[in-house]
Amino acid sequence: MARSDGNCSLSTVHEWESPDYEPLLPVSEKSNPLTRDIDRVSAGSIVRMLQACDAQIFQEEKGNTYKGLLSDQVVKTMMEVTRRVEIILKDPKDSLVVLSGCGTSGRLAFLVASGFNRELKELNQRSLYAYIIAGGDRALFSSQEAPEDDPKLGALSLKKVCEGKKRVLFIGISCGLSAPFVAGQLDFCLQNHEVYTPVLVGFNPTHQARDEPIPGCTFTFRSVVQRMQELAKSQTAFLINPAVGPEAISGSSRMKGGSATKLLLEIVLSAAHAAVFSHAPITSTGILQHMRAYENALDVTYAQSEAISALLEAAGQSLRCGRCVYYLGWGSLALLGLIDASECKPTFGADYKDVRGFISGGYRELNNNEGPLTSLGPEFCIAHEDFLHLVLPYLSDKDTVLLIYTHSDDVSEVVKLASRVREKTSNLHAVYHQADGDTAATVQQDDINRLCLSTLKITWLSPAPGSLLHMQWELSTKLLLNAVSTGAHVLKGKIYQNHMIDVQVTNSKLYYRASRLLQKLSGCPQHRCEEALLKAIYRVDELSTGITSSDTATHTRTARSRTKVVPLALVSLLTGCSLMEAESHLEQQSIVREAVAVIIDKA
Ligand code: F1P
Repeated sequence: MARSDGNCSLSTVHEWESPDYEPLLPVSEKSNPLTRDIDRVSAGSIVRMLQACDAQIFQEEKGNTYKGLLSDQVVKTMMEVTRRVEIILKDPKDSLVVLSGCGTSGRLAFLVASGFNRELKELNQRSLYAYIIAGGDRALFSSQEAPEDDPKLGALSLKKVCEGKKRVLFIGISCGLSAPFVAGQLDFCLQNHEVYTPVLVGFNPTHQARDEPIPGCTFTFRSVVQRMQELAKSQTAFLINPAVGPEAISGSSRMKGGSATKLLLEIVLSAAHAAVFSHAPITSTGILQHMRAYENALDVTYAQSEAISALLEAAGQSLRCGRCVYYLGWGSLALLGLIDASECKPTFGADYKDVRGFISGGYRELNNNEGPLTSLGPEFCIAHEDFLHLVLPYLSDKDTVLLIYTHSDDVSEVVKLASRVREKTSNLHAVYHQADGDTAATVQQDDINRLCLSTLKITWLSPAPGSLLHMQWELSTKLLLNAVSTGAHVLKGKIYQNHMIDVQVTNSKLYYRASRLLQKLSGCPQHRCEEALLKAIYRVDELSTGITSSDTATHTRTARSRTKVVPLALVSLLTGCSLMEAESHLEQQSIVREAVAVIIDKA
């Protein structure tokens, strides 16, 4: 397939903001006009498109339809929440700040809570932040999409974490304002308001919150949001929900949604820490300045777009020939590698082995609630030692290995690992961050440069003070890794236009997204698309009443063990062929995008 150079005009930049643009979809599910051709352009253009999409996070004007990150209302609410955290920090007895979410949102809750607890420890304060992720700690590194649909589990896990507490600030994160798990927790807070103050973080306007009935519940996500809006007037509930524009790959909220979550939470918590420990006043100017620092991180990162494209090309090449991509990282940047890798499974229908992350120090470094999870299986073996035992012996030049670190890490350790890897593959690359003027590790870095095929150095001029600089490095690493894994899967042919056609249908949000995608690509009515989807899930040509009378939870449970559900449904919808014929068609053409494109063109 010939890949061209993509262009984006000003009209496509603002197109999604029009009320007529995909009017039935919330912003987080809309397709981004900027990336319509992402499946057909060169690696360099993919990176440029991702850059333009990420820049929308900070775009000031969002017409009259949407409020953005920098809007007065968002900044004001952030200041109010900061004051709540400040109060708790000053008098932490019997109090807790809980960050909670599903999938990427839960992983970022873990990252942020851990980072700020570490900061408290350095200040000789006891930890104040707790995290909850739907599905428990195993969901930190693996795809556990089903618990997201369980509001009772959400409420129960919140209650458990907060046992004995008299004051809790609960921050529920759901990028799409959609996860029943989080809705259950917010509802629990509203019912126990004498202890719990709820904050919702997400990236849709409130009227676009999900309104589908939740089995066994009297509320929907939207009705919970409406109750919170009422309480927001008296500052007993808070909503931080700027629009940051549609994702580059439709619905992939791990990307912009995740980045915006990370920076919003970090700004609020750092401002609260600064207020308590450095007596810095909480001001809108301070919050805006902090946002600009993150925007700068975006510019600094994408200034390296050529080198990022080369990495994306290498990773794509590995995936295309059935080989793997490995991230070997240090400190919290390694955690971002683990997070990015774990998301490839639900997002692209990938195998956990396709993209894998490893962290120096393993679980010791992570300090997660449930401790080491290695006994759960190879997917949970995440230490560098595990990489050396389980992966290194089988490594070849066709695999891509990426070292991720900063010059504040132990760079001599990086050299050692790089030498071991270099014995097996020359396809070794490094990405590292360095504060301008920091020359401490120059000699070791020269060794690494010699061992690696490419080295991407990100230098931070006039670096921000300690923790902010580190958070910029983290955001920068997240953007870079999201670009590499997304781009590599695009090059592997997992994306059609800007849709994930091979998405796993493992929870209700993904099930309805798959149904909508089938409607869009086949032009068939909803009932026919849902029929085709069910046939592909249950692998039958005729639907029994047993199947049609089952609920969505049963369908998504069954879909967990299936592959290529959506491509199969699409091929059979467009050709009218049996499932077996559709399966053999997809087998003949290993690139899903090509198989689907051929049939759509013929239809
Ligand atoms: C939560 C989430 C995503 C994941 C996938 C399924 O979304 O787990 O993080 O990538 O799309 O949903 P949200 O509740 O933050 O919108």
